[in-house]
Amino acid sequence: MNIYQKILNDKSSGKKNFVVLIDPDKYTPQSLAIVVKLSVESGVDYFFLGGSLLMTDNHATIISYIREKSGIPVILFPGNNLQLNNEAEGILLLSLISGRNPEMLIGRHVISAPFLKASNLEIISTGYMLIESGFTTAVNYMSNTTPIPASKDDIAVCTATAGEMLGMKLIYMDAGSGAQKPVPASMIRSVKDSIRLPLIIGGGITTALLVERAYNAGADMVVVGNAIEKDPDLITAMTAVRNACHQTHVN
Ligand code: 1GP
Repeated sequence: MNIYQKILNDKSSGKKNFVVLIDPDKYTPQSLAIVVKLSVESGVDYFFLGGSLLMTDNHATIISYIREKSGIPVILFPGNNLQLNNEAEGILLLSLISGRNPEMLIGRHVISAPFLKASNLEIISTGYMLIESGFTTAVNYMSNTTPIPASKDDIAVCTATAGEMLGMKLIYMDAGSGAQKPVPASMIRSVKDSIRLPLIIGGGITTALLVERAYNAGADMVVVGNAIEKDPDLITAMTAVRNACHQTHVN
């Protein structure tokens, strides 16, 4: 079964997904081994792979290590065109729909299109929405876009709805890596109530309680990067919350 079909199936059966974001620049072979082991034991659903910069050329090594040690699919979550790799299972082809930078809406996609078309990657078009989070995150700066204000649920709803009508397959609301404040629960709920697409939430989620809050507000998939880099044991607690939220929904 392809990745997107599995995401749709999980959504319709109420099964929540938990994703570990691997920023290749932040991991050593040792820290990667710990995170992969805990992820396998806890049943992490996916790895996303990507970062804002490209300081190391270790993407292929990381992907093949994960493939060797786990059956968990690796999905590219690229910060730029240089982070494309044919070895992963899929790619979130992000269009930054909260911004008004044409390069991030369509320009880089044009440049990458021949590579992607020739690749074996499953391409999952994703409406990517940056939400203001208290300070300028790396992605705000690197994408040269202004995030949606955290208090403007209506703008978030209209943006996600437009993304859905344009044919995106997923909506990803991101406060940005290392955000001080995650996406507000009220905004998650408002967007969830307005679209039928699977909804991904990430950025600034540092505790199991925040994971639970995102699921309860309507996230189908929660992504955690920074907090797990600092404390890999969070994987166990966060996936336990995912399992409990799944049970709650099913019962
Ligand atoms: C960033 O949503 C991801 O794009 C994850 O963010 O690193 O803050 O968990 P964190």
